[in-house]
Amino acid sequence: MRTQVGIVGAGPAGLLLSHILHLQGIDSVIIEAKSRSYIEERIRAGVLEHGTADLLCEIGCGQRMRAQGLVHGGIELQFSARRQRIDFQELTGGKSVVVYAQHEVLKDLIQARLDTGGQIFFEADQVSIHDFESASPHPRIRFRKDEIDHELTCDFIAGCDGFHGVCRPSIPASALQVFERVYPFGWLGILAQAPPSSHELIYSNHDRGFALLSMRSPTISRLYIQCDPEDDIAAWSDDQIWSELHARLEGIDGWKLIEGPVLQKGITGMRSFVVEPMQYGKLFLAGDSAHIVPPTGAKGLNLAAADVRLLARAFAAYYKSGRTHLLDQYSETCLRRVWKVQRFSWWMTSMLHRFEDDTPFDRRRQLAELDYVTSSRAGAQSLAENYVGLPFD
Ligand code: RFL
Ligand code: PHB
Repeated sequence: MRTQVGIVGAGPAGLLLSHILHLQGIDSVIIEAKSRSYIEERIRAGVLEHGTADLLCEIGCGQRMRAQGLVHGGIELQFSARRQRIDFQELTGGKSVVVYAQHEVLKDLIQARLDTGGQIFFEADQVSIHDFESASPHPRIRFRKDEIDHELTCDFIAGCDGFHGVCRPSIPASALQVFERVYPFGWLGILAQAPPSSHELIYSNHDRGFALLSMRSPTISRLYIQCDPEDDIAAWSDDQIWSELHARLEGIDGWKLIEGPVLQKGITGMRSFVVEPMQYGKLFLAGDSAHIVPPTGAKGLNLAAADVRLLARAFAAYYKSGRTHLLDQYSETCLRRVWKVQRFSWWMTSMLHRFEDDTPFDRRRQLAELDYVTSSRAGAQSLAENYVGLPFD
């Protein structure tokens, strides 16, 4: 098999890249380890930046998002028994975010790819990448599917295979610099059959730890609590989870959290991670394969979209004019946004979670930070412009 860009991974990064390339007349093939139904059902992110939502519309994949996504013009920050709104629209000149589940975005992108003749190999085993050093004329992706070995020859490989993929570890370790911070807590997340108790997301800094109220639809709530990352999810009963959620989110003017049957629950660890550069020879990393942010800023999917927007533009320039200047600049250009988003995600995480080794001084400083951000226009505006998404380029 032969294609122009071989893409490893059918997450947001891989699917978006493939579809944008198709619209530019560039051929790609996606190799994905999991099944289509697994990808279309896995619960992950939920918040699309203003620019990510626009991008989905520009590439013709925004119809269901526009119909079913919930447009949010602000968020609530809760601390010291107060709830303060950050008004994105007022602070950013009318911008907002869209609450629309990542797996719904993936359904839309997979459908768009299949409708336009795109090739996706789901359930590929033993995926490996070869000959992607600069001097090698033809990088290859090998994989096994339905007991048959395949080889895909391409001009370039896009490593869109997430944090645990094969692409980043295939680069010689000596060529990469790793930056990492692991947080001493995780998020226990539930999906509940219950109407959201608030129209907007509530990020709560509570003495018992962080909690977040989010949603997926007018009948489904998505809720998170800070927990020990080593906790066994089976040891948390639904009653215990609801009791923590009540304790960390209630206490404001008689506001009540609405409960409902728990449809799904899980625990994820939290880390900040970046590799530099995001390129090695003819292999380009995009999305979680190159960087991870803690979810407090709702940025992972959005950063993946920002990477592939640049990568698609660089491939388009190459195939149009033969010039590699944008491909050569890809890593440096991406990393400028990556580090600003790392900063924001780390800052939101630090401001909202309980750190076991915090001193009373640290705790007072944390609450003062929340007080500042919610009472100063400059403070609130900085949060708002980052949350809705920094401008592209
Ligand atoms: P993905 O989505 O991990 O996709 C990678 C794909 O590659 C496949 N793969 C392989 N395929 C072939 N061969 C191999 N060897 C392979 N190894 C892996 C995988 O099966 C998968 O299909 O990476 P991508 O595309 O870079 O997208 C990144 C986002 O998924 C991620 O950053 C977000 O989900 C993070 N995130 C959030 N991001 C937001 O923008 N807004 C949010 O509100 C938000 N909330 C969240 C989140 C992530 C969370 N978890 C579960 C970590 C909330 C949570 C709880
Ligand atoms: C979600 O709805 O899953 C969600 C929302 C906001 C975040 C993280 C996750 O910061």
